[in-house]
Amino acid sequence: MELKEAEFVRDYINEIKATYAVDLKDTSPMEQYMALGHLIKRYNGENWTDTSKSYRKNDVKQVYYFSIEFLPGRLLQSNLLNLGITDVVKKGLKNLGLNFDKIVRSEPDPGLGNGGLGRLAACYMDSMASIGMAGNGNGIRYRYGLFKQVFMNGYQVELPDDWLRNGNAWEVRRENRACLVKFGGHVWMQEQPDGSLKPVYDHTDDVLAVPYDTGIIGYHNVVTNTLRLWSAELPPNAEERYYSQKERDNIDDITKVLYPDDSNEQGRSLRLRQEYFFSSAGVQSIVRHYLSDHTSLKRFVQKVAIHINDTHPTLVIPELMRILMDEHDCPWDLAWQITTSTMSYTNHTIMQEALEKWPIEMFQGLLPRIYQIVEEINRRYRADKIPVFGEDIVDRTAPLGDGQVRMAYLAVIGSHSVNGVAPLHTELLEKDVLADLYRIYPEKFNNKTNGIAERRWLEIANQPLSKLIDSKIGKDWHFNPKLLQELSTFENDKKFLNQLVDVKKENKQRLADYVQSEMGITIRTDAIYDVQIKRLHAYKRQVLHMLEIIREYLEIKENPQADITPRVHIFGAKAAPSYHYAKSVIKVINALADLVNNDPDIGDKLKVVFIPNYGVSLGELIIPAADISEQISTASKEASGTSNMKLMTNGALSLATMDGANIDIIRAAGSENEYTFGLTAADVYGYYHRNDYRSKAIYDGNPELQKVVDSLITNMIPGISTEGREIYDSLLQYNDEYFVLADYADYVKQQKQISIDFKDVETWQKKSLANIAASGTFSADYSVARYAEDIWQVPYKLILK
Ligand code: Z16
Repeated sequence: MELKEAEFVRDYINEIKATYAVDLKDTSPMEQYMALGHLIKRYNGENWTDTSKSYRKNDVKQVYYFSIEFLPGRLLQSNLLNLGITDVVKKGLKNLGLNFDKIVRSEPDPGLGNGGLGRLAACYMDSMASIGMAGNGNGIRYRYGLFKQVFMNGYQVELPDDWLRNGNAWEVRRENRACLVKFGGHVWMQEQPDGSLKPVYDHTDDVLAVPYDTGIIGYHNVVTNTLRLWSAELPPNAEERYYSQKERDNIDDITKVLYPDDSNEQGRSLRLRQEYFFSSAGVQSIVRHYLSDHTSLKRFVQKVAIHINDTHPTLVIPELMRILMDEHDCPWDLAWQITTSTMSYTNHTIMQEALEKWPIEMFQGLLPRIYQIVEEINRRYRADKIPVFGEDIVDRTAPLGDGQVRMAYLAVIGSHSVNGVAPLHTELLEKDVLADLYRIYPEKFNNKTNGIAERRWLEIANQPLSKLIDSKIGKDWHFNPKLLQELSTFENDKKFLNQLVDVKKENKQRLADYVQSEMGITIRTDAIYDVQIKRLHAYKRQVLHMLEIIREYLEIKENPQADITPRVHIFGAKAAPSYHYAKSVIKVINALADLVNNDPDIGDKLKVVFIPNYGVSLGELIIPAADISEQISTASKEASGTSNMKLMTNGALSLATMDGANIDIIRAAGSENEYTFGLTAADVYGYYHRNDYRSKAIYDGNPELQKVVDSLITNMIPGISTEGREIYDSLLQYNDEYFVLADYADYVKQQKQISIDFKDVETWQKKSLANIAASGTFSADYSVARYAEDIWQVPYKLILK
């Protein structure tokens, strides 16, 4: 948008006066931020209305992306960037004597997600708007986001994330678009005058779903899409009917807090209520919107696509059936045809404990009408498929089985498309996790490799690099990130390689300053910054990284004079509060950090920093500073990974197993530019098949490994007698479920190679450049474009300048 500095300054001062009734000089950075947010939202108001109007006028097919998590990150900088007014605003604020960085940091980072899944949903929202696609997000406005993590004596402690305390500058409450969501009660069939039966729901507990909309601004294209998050409130008839405090609390609880589990489902009834709440409200508002522009449901499929991000929103399937049949008199077959043509589903994990299953009794009690519909889906599925495929496979795959509602199977059966998030993951879905359903519906399965928002993860997070790239290849890559490939023509340009080194140093300094001021640890910027940032989970194997740190520590202790390449090991990871083992790993890494960081023999050769409260904003600080990207999950377990892509585009070299999208990253950048190691997925499945993995044998055969693992129980690391033993036992007594010891030697070999290679600055920098240049293919812009073409059948305009 066009904006003159003088105009901005005038508007901003007025905004401050109108909102806070004080002079600018008496405002806090938080107030300065809020006023700026409100002003930008107002500037963009016309784009937002115009976008909705033009979708309406042209009757454009809408995509609704249902996700129980969205992790958008702070919006101020990305909105300024996408509107093209960053420089004017920065200059204006500077001339007013304000500190832009402080204002930026005053914005709360909405933690409405756990990790990759929620961040992916946010990257896709950004990309859909930026490629001019009519993409709408649908989720939950949690009053409290993912807990804030602090460490006390090395242990994780969880504090509430009161992110709405000062209000939310970007959202718009739309009470006039609220819907009623009905829980419980009972259903009976009422005979109609024509003799047909119609279900009546009685004695339900009704909850009002109120939408809060946030504009998602496209990159330099005047498009603004909508992210709609629902909040649970007392229904409007609250005055006529008495609500006990308990009933009020029950309603409040629905959208109070995000479940803090990544790749693990606990089967709680409140979680099921959350899932139905946002699924029902979302589908109701979709049908209502559609019918406000269409007289019949005939064209629904041509005008609406609903996407199910992981199984949490699967109830959109029976909910759409319910609305079509009970509210619009659709017969079953037509309703089913409309529903399955509208729905598509993405699976994000092969971990069994993450596949949602609800006890039938709980499900039926909470959602009696929805349960009837699921029963009928189940009955028809069995009736259709048993004659063709036989009873065994149908028993195994039916929506109802073992006394449970099996959400993933329901999602597959009720959708026309099922996709995995990286080629290996999709292959494993077909061969293993969903193999039976793949036999029945092979045509539904497809792959859509994940992607990231280059604009946030490179242009905003790493401005020094972004500007340097612009100076070499111009700015067209901002619209078409594959053009980053043009950078590879400069691989022998020594001056450019040196500039890249300087940029990395600047970013490392920025991170080092943060670590100094927040943690009191001094880290040198000429060390290797070896980064592992992701949720804490046994399969992601932070423990393998930890063993390497112990090995490095012992190496220096044994030979203090040796010439070693200094290293800083950087972790960021939250553990689910109920995940005991993960919390023990945090404690041990923190204890190890204390030992290493304070040992005078070690000095500044080796440092370990576990940065608390990892999230989107800290990612923006850490990722640009990384030299090494640790992507070391047990092969087959990480569906895709996306921090691997973010680190790659910022010039980190991957130290990686052949898992998830690592495989594709390695292929894109060239294996000579990464460090790969370890078992392949086929090796891992081989062990399962033969049942002959013995971690103890590996331990017995490797004296160095013994020393390293034993140090968990020898008091070398103070304060971990319980936790050290627990990890030790997981590796030896319980046979090392995630093959840490199997991969140890190969991993260490690559770590040693890294220490050697890092000293050759020019060669290292060439590898780093190869990663940056090849990273454009992992832009979420292309990912959503592939969804649009293959799954949603909606138009878009990729701006290929
Ligand atoms: C999640 O973040 C993921 C999977 C899942 O079942 C639940 C949650 Cl909360 C992650 C995968 O672990 C990761 O590999 C993938 O990159 C990400 O989803 C996005 O697809």
